[in-house]
Amino acid sequence: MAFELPTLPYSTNALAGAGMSQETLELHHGKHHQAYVTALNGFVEKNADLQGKSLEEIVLFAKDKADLAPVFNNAGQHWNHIHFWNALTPTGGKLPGKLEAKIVEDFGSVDAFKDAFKTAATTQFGSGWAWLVLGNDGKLKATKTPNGSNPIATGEGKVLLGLDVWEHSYYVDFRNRRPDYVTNFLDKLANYEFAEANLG
Ligand code: MN3
Repeated sequence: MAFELPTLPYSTNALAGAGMSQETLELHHGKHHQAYVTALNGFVEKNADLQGKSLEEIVLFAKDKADLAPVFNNAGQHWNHIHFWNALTPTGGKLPGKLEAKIVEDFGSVDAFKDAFKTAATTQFGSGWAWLVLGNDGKLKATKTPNGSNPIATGEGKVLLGLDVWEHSYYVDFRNRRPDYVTNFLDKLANYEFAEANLG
């Protein structure tokens, strides 16, 4: 079965008041994400080794295989964007109690968490992602991955919250100001309820 572009969990103009314009969402979801899905389906169609595998299985199968780098990148980006749309909400930025307590326990304070996440997001050179993960040691950490990679591929832990820091995700609304885009995400757009639910 072919992979499909998921429907956004809100309308394309729903996040404008929180700093992500309709233009950004239409391009990012309708063009960029769609392109990853189309490319991935093209690779699966031509490669029997990929057929019948879940998205996560394709990411793990393709990683570290030079000839499957385009498969890895497009499968990773499909997974990353499915996560990302759910990591955004028009009423974002409010930390629910259980997640806030865990953040304070592992980072020391909410501000220390935000600083660590901002550092990960702004020091990812070029395209990539910043993540809040529940590490394999049971502690939260802020991390980053390049291009289409993600914590599934790196084995760093369970993803709670991811932020796209490719230029296509912020250039319309924030131009070159990636730090402002990251701060806006953490304070206004981040769906911490979703992140808390991912704690399990
Ligand atoms: Mn993107």
